[in-house]
Amino acid sequence: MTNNKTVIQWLDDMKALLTPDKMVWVDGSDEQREELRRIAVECGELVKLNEEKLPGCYLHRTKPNDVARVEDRTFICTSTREMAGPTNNWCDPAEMYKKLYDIARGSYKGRTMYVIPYSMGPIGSPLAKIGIEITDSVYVVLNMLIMTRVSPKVLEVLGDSNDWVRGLHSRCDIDPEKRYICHFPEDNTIISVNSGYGGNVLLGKKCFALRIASFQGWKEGWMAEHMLILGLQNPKGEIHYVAAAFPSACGKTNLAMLIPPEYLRKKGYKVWTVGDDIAWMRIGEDGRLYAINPENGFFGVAPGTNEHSNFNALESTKRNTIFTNVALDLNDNTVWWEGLNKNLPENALDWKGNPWDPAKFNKADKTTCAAHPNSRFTAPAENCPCISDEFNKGAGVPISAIIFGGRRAKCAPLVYQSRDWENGVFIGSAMASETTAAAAGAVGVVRRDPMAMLPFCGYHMGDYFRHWLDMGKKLGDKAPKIFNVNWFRTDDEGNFVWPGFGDNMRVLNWIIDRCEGKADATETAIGYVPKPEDIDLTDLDMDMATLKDILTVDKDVWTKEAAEIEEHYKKFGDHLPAELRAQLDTLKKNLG
Ligand code: GTP
Ligand code: SPV
Ligand code: MN
Repeated sequence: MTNNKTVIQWLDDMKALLTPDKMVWVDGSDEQREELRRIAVECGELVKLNEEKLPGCYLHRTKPNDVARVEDRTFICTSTREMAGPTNNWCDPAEMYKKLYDIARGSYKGRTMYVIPYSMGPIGSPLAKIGIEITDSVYVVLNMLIMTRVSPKVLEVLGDSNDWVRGLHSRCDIDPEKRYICHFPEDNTIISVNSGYGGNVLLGKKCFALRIASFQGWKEGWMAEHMLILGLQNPKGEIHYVAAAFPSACGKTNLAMLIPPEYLRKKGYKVWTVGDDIAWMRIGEDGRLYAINPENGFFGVAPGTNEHSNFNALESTKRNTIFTNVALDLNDNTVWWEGLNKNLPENALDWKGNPWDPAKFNKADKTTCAAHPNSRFTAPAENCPCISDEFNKGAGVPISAIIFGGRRAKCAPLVYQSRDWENGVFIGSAMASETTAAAAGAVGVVRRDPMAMLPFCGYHMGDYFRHWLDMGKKLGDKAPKIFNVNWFRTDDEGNFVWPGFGDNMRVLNWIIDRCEGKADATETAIGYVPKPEDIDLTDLDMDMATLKDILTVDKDVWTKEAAEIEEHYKKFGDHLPAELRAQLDTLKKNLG
C-alpha cells in the first residue's frame, strides 16, 4: 500500500508487539465494507437491522462497563507534567509506553490487525491531517469508515512524510482496570487499550482531532476546538457561518442541524450543517478565521432525537448507520430509544440485550431505560438533508461568530455578547456546565469546562488560553464576535423555560444581527444582553416577562459565580494570562 518508511517501520513494530494472525489494509471500498459487515454479524459484533426500513444499518452493544469516555483513565503524556497542565492526567511517556506495551503485547493473537489510513478533513485539503489507526475491532473499522475519509489516496497524499498520527487500539479484554486512553503529543501517537466505546477508540475523533490537534494547533498557530459549524442563510441568500462550543451532550448536533420555526422558514431562512462536533480553524489569506469539520460523519446522542427535535439527524440515521447501545424492537427489527416517539415497543431488547418491559419504564430512573443515556448513532454526513455545499471543500468557511454555551439551570442568561475578543476568551475560560452521560461519572454536577475543552485539551489550559488571546491579536478587527448562550435555564419546578431546538434560531438571528451592527443591546456587568423586544417571539407561547426573566443577570448569583471563577483560576498558577485575571477583576468591579 505504501513505501513510506516511517509507516512501514511502525507497522513492523506493532506486528511484532501485537502478534496478529494477519494484517488487512482498509481501503474504503464498498466491497471490503460489505465483507467487514458480514464478518461483524457472523462474530456477533453487529446485528443486522431491517433492510427495507433501515438499509445498511446495524446495531452494536458494548460491554455494560464500557459505555462512555473515561476521563479518569485518559492521559496526556508529555515530557513534563507542567506541559500537560493541572486539568489533565499525566504520566511520564517512557513509563506509560512500557505499561501500555505490556498490556497490549500479544493481544492481537488469533485476531486480524486492521490498518486504517484516514484523513481528517477532505483528502488533500491544506487544512486536513492524516492518521493511521490499527485496531482488532471490526466495529471500529466500520465506524472509522463513516467518521473519517478512508482511502489509499490518503497514503498518496502522505508520500514520504512523517507528518501523520499513529493510533494503536486494542480491545484486549475490555478490562476497566486496565483501560487507558493515552496521548503522546510530542510523538503524534495515541494508544487506547481495553475499551470498545466510540470516544475511546475512534482515534481520529477526540484523541486526534482534539487532543493531539490542539497541541499541534498551539505549536503551528491554528485552533482545534470542540465546536459545531453551521451556515445561516438569510432571505437574501447570504450565508453567515458560526462555530459553537458546548460541552458533550449539550446540544451541538441539535444546533448544527436546526430547522427554523415556520414563520422564518417562510421568509427564506435556512441552516446548513458543516460540522456537529469538531472545528479546525486557521487564519485565511484575507485575515479572517476559516473553519473545516475534520470529520466525515456524526457520532450523535440517540436519546431525545426525534423528527421534531432534530429531523435532520434522524434522517441521517436512516441508512448506512451503526447504532450503539440503543434498544432493538423485535417486532420489525428496528431500533428505539427514549424520546424517539411515544410508542414504547412491546417486544424489545434493551441496550444490554435483555428483554425490556415497557410497563416498568420510569423516565426518572435511568436503570429502567431501554437505550443507554449515552447511546449513539454513527451516521454518514452525506445522509444529512442540510449538509452544507462547503462540507467537502477543503478551503473552510469564514466564521462570523463564536458561541460558547452549556447547561446552567440558573446563572447564564439565554444569550449575551462579550465586550471584545479578550472578554470573550474570559467567558470561554470560565464556562461551566452540568455534567452529562457522555463521560463516565456523576451526571448533573456543575463543573468548569473551559471552551468545552476540559476533557480534550492536549496541553496546559493556561497556555491554551494564551493561545486564544494570541489568535485574537492576529485576527484583530477581523476576529469573530464572541457570544454565550444557555438553552437550559429552568423554572422553580425544574422545567426548561426556553423551548430550545428550532427556536434557538431566534437567538442566532440576534447574534448575526449583532455581528452586522443591526441589533441593539443593553450593557450589563457580564457583557451585552439583548433588549427583550429584539428576540422575536412570533408564534411562540412565551410572554415578555418570561423572556425578560431568562435574560436577567442576577447580581447575587453572578457574585457567587465570580468567586467560583477565582477558585477555578487558581489551578492555572502563573500560566494564567494576566489579561484574564484583569477580566475577572473587571467583572467583580462591575458587580459592585
Ligand atoms: P456530543 O456529541 O456529546 O458532543 O453532544 P452534543 O453537544 O452534540 O449534544 P446533542 O446535540 O446531541 O444534545 C444532547 C442532548 O441535549 C439531547 O438529549 C438533546 O435532546 C438535548 N438538547 C439539545 N438541544 C437542546 C435545546 O435547545 N434545549 C433543550 N432543552 N435540550 C436540548
Ligand atoms: C463527546 O463526548 O463529546 C462526544 C462523544 O462527542 S465521544 O466521541 O464519545 O467523545
Ligand atoms: Mn463531542
